[in-house]
Amino acid sequence: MNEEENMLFPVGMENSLSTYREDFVRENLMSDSFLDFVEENTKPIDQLFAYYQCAIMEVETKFRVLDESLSVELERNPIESIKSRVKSVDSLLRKMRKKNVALNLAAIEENINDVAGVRVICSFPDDIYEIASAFLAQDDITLIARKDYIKDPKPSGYRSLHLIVEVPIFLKDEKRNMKVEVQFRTIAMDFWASLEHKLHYKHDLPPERAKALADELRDCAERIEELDLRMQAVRNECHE
Ligand code: 0O2
Repeated sequence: MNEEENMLFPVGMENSLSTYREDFVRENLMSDSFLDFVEENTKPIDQLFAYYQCAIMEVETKFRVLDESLSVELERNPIESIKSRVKSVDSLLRKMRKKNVALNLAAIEENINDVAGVRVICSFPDDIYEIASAFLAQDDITLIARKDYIKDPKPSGYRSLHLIVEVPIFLKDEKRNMKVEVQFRTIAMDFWASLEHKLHYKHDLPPERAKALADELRDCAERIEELDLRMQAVRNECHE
């Protein structure tokens, strides 16, 4: 086979394909009607994302208040750190595709529970349950779903307590209830989850290496659970 036959497209065809692609983008994605469509639809999307950001602010403040007030009683801060994010557009679109969600804002609000995400990193496992129950006891928080992957870990070894809640945000002329996903973990569980998350993006590993790493991580997750409980027992004794 000569070099030209070996190429995916013969030389001339490659050039004309790239010209065709550029013409398509100019005529369709850069057409006045498409740009008008983008402009018209961007504002409601930006507004919805701003509402989710407001909900994150409300929820974060609640955790900061709980941490401050409990720190006096416990003589330490039960919350190590709080990390928040509004889901990126590409991650949102992937989830909509996976869950076959209709392409409109109402469907996003109804079906995607983690557009707003708050991660509360606690020092010890029992802090997680104390903070979570104090948060849920607040009369403006509505629990939508609770998944306890600490008591019932995922097959990967993933451990965290997940709450989907609704929180009101107060706007100029209205009150709106927004969904927020709250994930509670210890520092060690968070360390594990960040590393394991990276494994999901490593698609180039041979299957036997991917399996060996997954087994190794599952084992680490069990050791982390044991370590968290041992550290908690030490803390209890120090406190006595
Ligand atoms: P990202 O990039 O973190 O946002 P849902 O998809 O939320 O409707 P599901 O799949 O039942 O329903 O949600 P689940 O099990 O409560 O998990 C949601 C989130 O928990 C994930 O978000 C991850 O952040 C985290 N998570 C769940 N399982 C694992 C795991 O095995 N390893 C790690 N590292 N994280 C996990 P996303 O949207 O998948 O991803």
